[in-house]
Amino acid sequence: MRAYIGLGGNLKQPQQHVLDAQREIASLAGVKALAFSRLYRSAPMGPKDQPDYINAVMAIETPLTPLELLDRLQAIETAHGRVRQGERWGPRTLDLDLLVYGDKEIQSERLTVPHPGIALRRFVLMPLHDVEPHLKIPGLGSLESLLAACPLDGLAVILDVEGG
Ligand code: A4P
Ligand code: MG
Repeated sequence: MRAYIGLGGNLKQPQQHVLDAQREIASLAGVKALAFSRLYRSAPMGPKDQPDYINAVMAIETPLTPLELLDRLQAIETAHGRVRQGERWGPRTLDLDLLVYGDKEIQSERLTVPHPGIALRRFVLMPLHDVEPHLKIPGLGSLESLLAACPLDGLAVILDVEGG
C-alpha cells in the first residue's frame, strides 16, 4: 500500500530529528521509501509561545496495516524523546502523522485517516505536493484543489534533500 507520512518538530534541533526520522522510517522492516519532500520551516499552529516548526513529508510503500504502521511511528517518536504532556498542539521533538493510506478512510479510536488537519495546513500540503503533486486525498479531493483553497501563511523552504 502507498502511504504518506508527515513529520514535524520544534524542539532541540528539529531539523536533525526530522532527517533522522526519515532514515529510521525508511529502514523499518516492510517499509520502502519512495520519496522525500524538502524541509519547510513554519510558524506554529496552535499556541504561539513555542518555536517555529520544521515539517516534511515522505511517501512509502508498505504491506503493514495502518495500525502496525502507527505503532512503529509512535515507537520512533518515543525514541526521539517525545513526551506526551497533554497540551494540544504543544511543542514536541518529533511528531509523525499518518496522512494518507492508499484510498482508505479510517475512523477508529487510534486513527483518523486521512489525517483531519490536512486540508487546513499548508505545512502539510506543500511537502505532500513535493512528493506527489497529483495526489487525490480520499474524501477531500485533489491535493491541488486543497492547496488552492488553503490560506497562505509564513512557510519557507529551508533545505533541499535528495529524494530516494
Ligand atoms: N491519531 C489519530 N489519527 C492519527 C493519524 N492519522 N496519524 C492519534 C497519527 N496519529 C493519529 O497524537 C494523539 C493521537 O492521535 C495518537 O495517539 C494517535 O492514536 P499525538 O501525536 O500524541 O498528539 P498531538 O500530535 O499533540 O495532537 P494532534 O491533535 O494530533 O496534533 P497534530 O495535528 O499532530 O498537530 N505547527 C506547525 N507549523 N507545524 C506542525 O507540524 N504540529 C502540531 C501538532 C501543532 N502545530 C504545528 C504542527
Ligand atoms: Mg500527532
